[in-house]
Amino acid sequence: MFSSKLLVCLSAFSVVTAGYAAEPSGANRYNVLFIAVDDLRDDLNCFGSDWVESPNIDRLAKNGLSFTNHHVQVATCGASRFAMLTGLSPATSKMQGNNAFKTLARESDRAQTLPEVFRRSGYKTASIGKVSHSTDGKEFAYNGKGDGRDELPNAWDELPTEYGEWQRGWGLMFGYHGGVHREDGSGHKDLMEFVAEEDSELPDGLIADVAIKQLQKWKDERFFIGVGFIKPHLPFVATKGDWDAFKDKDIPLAPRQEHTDANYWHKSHEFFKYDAPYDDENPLSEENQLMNRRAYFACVRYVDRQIGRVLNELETLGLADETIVVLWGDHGWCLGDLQMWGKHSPYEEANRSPLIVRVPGYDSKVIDSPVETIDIFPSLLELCQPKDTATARPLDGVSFAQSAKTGKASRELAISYWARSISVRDDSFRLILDRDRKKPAELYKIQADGSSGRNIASTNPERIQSILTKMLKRKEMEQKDFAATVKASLGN
Ligand SMILES: [Ca+2]
Repeated sequence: MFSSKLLVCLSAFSVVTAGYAAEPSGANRYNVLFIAVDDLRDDLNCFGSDWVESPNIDRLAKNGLSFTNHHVQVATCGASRFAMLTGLSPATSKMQGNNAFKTLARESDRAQTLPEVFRRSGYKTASIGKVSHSTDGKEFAYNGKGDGRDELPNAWDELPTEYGEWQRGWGLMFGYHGGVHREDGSGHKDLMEFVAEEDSELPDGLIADVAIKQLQKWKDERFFIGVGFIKPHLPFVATKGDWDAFKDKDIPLAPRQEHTDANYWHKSHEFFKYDAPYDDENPLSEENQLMNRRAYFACVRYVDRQIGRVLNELETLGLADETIVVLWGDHGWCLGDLQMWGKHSPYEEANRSPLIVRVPGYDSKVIDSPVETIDIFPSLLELCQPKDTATARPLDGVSFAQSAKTGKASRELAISYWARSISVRDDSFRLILDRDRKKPAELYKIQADGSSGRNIASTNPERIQSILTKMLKRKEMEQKDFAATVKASLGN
């Protein structure tokens, strides 16, 4: 029989040989800088889109784990962030809407959210910008009404978001140059605006300023700092320089525009609410599609620069060697794909988003196996070993921390939810099922350029069966509704 001492020696040996130290539980091993970027597709230079200017994110990827097959739980801001922050799948939480945070208890014996785990473990925690759903972490309506209670109860020591000329959180969210914003009563809702000269004249510049100050303030503390940038979320607003860099640039159209066999196609309501700088038309001409794509990528260029400023400060303060950096897009965005402009669908382009994790001492790796947003929570617990890991509900995610060694994450499938659909991604296909079983299944082979291709469900029943068989092994089968959908589809 092994003595406990021998086991300790053996595990210590394996730690040394693997080179990926797992310190004893309770080590509070690393700081966490969690960067959320709103509506960021994985159209980044480091993910193969060579027309995109994302040098700072690329630099992070060069020294980190890049997950090229990361999918969110729900392709909308609030529900996706709720899943990330609670570690709960919508299959168990039933939360698929933007109001999910209102269901959190004001008091709980155990942590309900990721930052709360770290706070209970002795970390200093702060939320800056849009980390949960609101842009300052406080519960207010768009019109400013509400009591401003913390959107995540007991999670944050500080909520230092500054409002600048925009005066409130939702003002930052929908901000234009000069303190104008979509919800200020002026009726201003331009689709795009590129007049600011300086980064600091726009909300994300202000968010980066505050993040830099917070890093300086807590450089001698163990911290979990969430920084949520707003662009490239609508409206498309960045500096004049960002637009100048893209306005004449040769970029491609969305690779797949056909949508006649896509049962979840929608009319891009959010996008068409804004006032475009051309006569209204739908579908858009190629010229106007390109204008919108350039505007989106100008915003990516702008937000990438703000991310770079924060990462540079981390280096300058000497904190990079003890800080895990996570960069996460809260969902993808159809940028003309399937003739859609927006999120809110079960399709690949709305659900796949960038996830990059830099862990001090880890080699960089590109990981192509499926990963879900809910996997971030247990991964950070495994990597950081915070003192108090008790959570109010069991986590649904699977840690990908070991993928740094293996080059593979632990899942065969990533599952996303939208309205009544279940959307499932394996290493190369996406299957979409209707929980009401009224719409036929859709199956897409994901192309080399990352797009969906054509619906090939009718000619590939064996591939559908193979994905469904894998779904039978999932924990979500404990949920009656989920199991009924999978079993009924298997019987077809
Ligand atoms: Ca979003």
